[in-house]
Amino acid sequence: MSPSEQPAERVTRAQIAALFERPFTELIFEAQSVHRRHHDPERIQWSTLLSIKTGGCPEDCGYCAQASRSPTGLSPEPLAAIEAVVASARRAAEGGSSRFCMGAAWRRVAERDLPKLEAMVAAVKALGLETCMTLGTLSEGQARRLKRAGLDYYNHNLDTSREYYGEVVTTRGYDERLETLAAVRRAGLKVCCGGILGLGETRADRVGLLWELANLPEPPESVPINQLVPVPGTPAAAALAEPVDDIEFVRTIAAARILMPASYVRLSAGRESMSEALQALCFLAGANSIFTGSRLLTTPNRAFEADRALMDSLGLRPE
Ligand code: SAM
Ligand code: DTB
Ligand code: SF4
Repeated sequence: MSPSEQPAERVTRAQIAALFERPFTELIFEAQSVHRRHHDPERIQWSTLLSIKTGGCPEDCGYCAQASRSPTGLSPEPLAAIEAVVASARRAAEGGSSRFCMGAAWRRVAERDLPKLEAMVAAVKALGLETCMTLGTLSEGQARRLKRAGLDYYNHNLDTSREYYGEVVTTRGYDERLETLAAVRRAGLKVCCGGILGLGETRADRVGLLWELANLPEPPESVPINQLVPVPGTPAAAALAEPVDDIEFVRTIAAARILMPASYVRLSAGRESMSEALQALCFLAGANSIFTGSRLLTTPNRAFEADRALMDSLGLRPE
């Protein structure tokens, strides 16, 4: 990022830390108040994931089932056929999702794969769904081509604080992640960028992650907050994982909502192991998006029917 693109700091780490320290009821009240000024409090956005190229990834992200160096027992699969992607997107639309997110376990996008990716985006878009992809490092030129094909969002997470990142990933640096995010922005795509809790990070790291996100030149339109799904064979499951206290998790959601008022804050991976009461508290704290459908990328998720019942019981409507 050139110095001219460097934003003035909108919010300091001390201010974010102070949010976390507020009495819980005050924090949630403020988050819900901010939420109501920017969003319909009865609506929850639904996104559905599909892994379009699974496993065999050369990166070493410690939480990931798809890193080739982690013995997770996952069978690698090549880039999916367009017909299979469209069939899956159609099921997502029928299930009630409005956005379809396609993920590939690559370090970066190879030029030879672009035509097929463009065709996938166009075909999913033609079903009336919003489109999102997460493919690793992306150049501005590639981002522009995907946008022309109909891509709405690009997901690329910062995952944790800059200070803790090296404990989780060694094959790619924080600045490379920021460069891809800048390229995606310059191409005019919407940005989906968030992180994971439960990697053994401290509250200061959670503050650091939110500080990075809230001080991006423009805040991400979509902020996924994942709770680690421990996958046997990954370093995260073996060494890093430390369950996050439920209240601390909700505080993080509330702080994200206050710091990025207009963004969608997505309660992302990890919902399978959360009680419905905890999920309801996350919605009260300003989460207004979820991943739906019985699979995330490689791990299980709640079925559409279970989430429809949850929405009904809370009087919320999918969007
Ligand atoms: N390969 C792409 C990349 O690295 O940007 C995208 C795929 S990656 C699976 C997308 C995000 O999912 C990660 O950045 C991480 O935040 C989240 N994620 C991956 N595995 C996870 C797990 N086991 N538990 C929770 N979140 C996970
Ligand atoms: C995000 O933040 N979470 C999604 C999506 N972006 C690509 C992925 C969650 C993956 C969970 C582990 C798995 O299923 O492999
Ligand atoms: Fe590869 Fe993405 Fe998994 Fe990292 S998170 S190992 S880059 S698929």
